[in-house]
Amino acid sequence: MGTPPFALSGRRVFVAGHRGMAGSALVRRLTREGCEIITADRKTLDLRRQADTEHFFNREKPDIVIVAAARVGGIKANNDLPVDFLADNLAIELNTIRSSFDAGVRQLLFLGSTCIYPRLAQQPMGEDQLLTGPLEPTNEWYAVAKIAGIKLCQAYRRQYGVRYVSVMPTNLYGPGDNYHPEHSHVVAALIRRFHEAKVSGADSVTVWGTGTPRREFLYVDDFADACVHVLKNYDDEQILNIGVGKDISIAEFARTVATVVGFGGTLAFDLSKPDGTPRKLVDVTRLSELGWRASTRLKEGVALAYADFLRGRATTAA
Ligand code: GFB
Repeated sequence: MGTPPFALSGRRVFVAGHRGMAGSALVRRLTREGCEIITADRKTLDLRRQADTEHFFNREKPDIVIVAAARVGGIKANNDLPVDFLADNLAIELNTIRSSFDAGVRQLLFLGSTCIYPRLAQQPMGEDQLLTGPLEPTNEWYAVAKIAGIKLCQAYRRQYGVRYVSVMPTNLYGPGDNYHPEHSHVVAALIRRFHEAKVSGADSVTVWGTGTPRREFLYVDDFADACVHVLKNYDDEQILNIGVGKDISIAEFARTVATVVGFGGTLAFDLSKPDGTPRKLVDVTRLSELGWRASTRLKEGVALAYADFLRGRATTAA
């Protein structure tokens, strides 16, 4: 391949949210690009605070900004904490995107989510399905905030001609995930639950919902690699899906986790818990045309995630 249109080498890149799963994967990946990576700890910079954020950007003057900072969580957290998911995300996005522009940043990558698509979107979900139907109620607060972020990037492009791009990652998993028993996403939740069942010798593990919803899972280091590819090669108002183009039912996925963890018991489904969106398989045609595709197979990725979980346990226990 020839030289990409937008090289990162020598540029000052601010990764907002570098302690999160996606942000830390981005920092790992960017270390290979010869750029200067800027980060800020949550203790010293709260991106929900406008004046502090403006001050930080005016002092640091990054060339490129990646907005990986967000209030995130699984289906239960999204459903239980609507104010946090809507208000925190709106504040983080407005402050980071506007402060970036005001500080002279010409290139920015905003991380959205595939929950911005309608609950019953046509499968696979192409980028043009944004705002074509009602959202999934369990995560509409988060989705509305992410749609606002996408629109703000598009608005800055139209009004000022800057290279502000939005990508829509499918469900991510991997090192640095949040293993909270109630608030995590399904991958982390099941890794923890199957592990604890194996250790305690339990016969059965409970999986939320009916097990019939289908999800697509992308290993977070693949996602970070895709983001770098997009930063170097893509400049368009149209949002861009990032996924693998293949999905799996939650029941089938739970069996995969059980195999990786080494749990030999049975599965029980808790029908009092929500299923959420029945299916959200993304159409990755545009990403493939840009020359990128995922390389980590699901079972391999879950094994890497499980190893990370075990390392975290060992560190906590030490
Ligand atoms: O990962 P998850 O919480 O998020 O749940 P969503 C995915 C599916 O796994 C749902 C089922 O059908 C859950 O009912 N599931 C089964 C479980 N067992 C469990 C469990 O123990 N924990 C969890 N969390 N789920 C999120 C959105 O939707 O996707 C966010 O809420 C975000 O806004 C994220 O967009 C990517 O895929 O349903």
